[in-house]
Amino acid sequence: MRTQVGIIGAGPAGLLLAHLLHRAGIDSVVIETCSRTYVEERIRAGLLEQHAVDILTETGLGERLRREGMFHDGVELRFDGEGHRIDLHGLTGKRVTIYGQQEVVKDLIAARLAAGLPLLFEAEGIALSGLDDPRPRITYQSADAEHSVECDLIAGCDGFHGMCRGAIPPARLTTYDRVYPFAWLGILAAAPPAAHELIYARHERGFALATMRSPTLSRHYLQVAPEENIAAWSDDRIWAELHARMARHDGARQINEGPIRQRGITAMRSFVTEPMRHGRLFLAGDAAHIVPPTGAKGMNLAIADIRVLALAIEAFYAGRGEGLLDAYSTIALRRVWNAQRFSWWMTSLLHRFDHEDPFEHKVRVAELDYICRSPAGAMTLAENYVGLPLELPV
Ligand code: RFL
Ligand code: PHB
Repeated sequence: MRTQVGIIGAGPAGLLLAHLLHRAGIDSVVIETCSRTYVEERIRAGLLEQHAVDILTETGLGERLRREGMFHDGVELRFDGEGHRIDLHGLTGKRVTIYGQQEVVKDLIAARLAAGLPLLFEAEGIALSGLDDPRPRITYQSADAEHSVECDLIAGCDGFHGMCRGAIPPARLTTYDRVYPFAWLGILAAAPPAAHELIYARHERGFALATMRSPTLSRHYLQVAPEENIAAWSDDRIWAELHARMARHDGARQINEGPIRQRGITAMRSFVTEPMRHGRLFLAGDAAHIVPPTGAKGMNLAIADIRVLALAIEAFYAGRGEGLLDAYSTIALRRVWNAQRFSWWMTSLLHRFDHEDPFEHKVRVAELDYICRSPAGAMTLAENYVGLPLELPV
């Protein structure tokens, strides 16, 4: 088999790249190890920056998003028992949208299959070869047969645990890594959200976040120890901890309880690979970098990478040479490092560190107070949270 761009991984990055390339008249094949059901039901990110909503809408995928997305003009920071609203829209003119990652993935898969384009699930033994040649290859097994796809370019969109990053000789990469001394316990519950907008709470018992998926589905997160055993968290313990960490001085109770439909623990890590290219292989999304989820940047960064990469690939096929392909990694990494900085900052500001001394605690609370009281402080949070302007190659 032969294609122009071979895409490894059917997460938001791989599927969006296939979609943008198709609209530009460029062929691709998407190869994924998991099943369609698994990929469509994996609950992960929930918050889209304006640029992500814009690209989905502009390319024909906005219909359900417009109907089911929840558009937020602000966000609440809660500490010392009081809530403070940051007016994202008033400060930046932009808003954020709650629309589950799996909904984005479902919309992209539906569009690809409706167009009759190649998207292969449950492929095994995926391997890359000839990355330094003009015709690199992807080999894999499917339905007990061996397959080989000859490509011009390969996009490694196979997430943090994928194989593409490992296909690059380690000596050609520099990696930056930070593992945090805590994790997030996340639940999805059949209960109305705590409030119209998200609440990020800093509390001496640890961080908590109240978010949502729909008017009847809440998503909540609690900071826990990295080695925490989920079996130690009964429903009652989860609700009690959420009530405690979200508590307000006025005694108002906001978290609505309901049947817990899904629960899980996620480690927290910052990780970057440089450069995001080796020969004909281009890494994008979690395959190249991950952030702790506090700033809600992971999926948004994956989408930003893809927008830059898609334009570079279009320029390549339009006969404009490899200049933009060469610039891809540098342009993408500028945004990646800004998002790393912001995610690290939000994480440090809102979480409880085991060995935090009272001085550090006071300084963090003072910084939160500054963000909430000073227009300049609020703007620093707001412009990063809604997403800094996207730099696209020209
Ligand atoms: P994905 O989604 O991991 O997709 C990679 C795909 O590749 C497949 N795969 C392979 N395919 C072929 N061959 C192989 N060898 C393969 N190995 C793996 C996988 O099965 C998968 O289908 O990466 P992508 O596309 O780069 O997307 C990145 C996002 O998924 C990730 O950054 C976000 O989920 C992070 N994240 C958040 N991001 C946000 O922008 N906003 C949020 O609110 C937000 N909240 C979160 C999050 C991540 C979380 N967890 C669970 C890590 C909240 C949480 C709790
Ligand atoms: C989510 O809705 O899952 C979500 C929202 C904001 C975050 C992280 C996760 O910072």
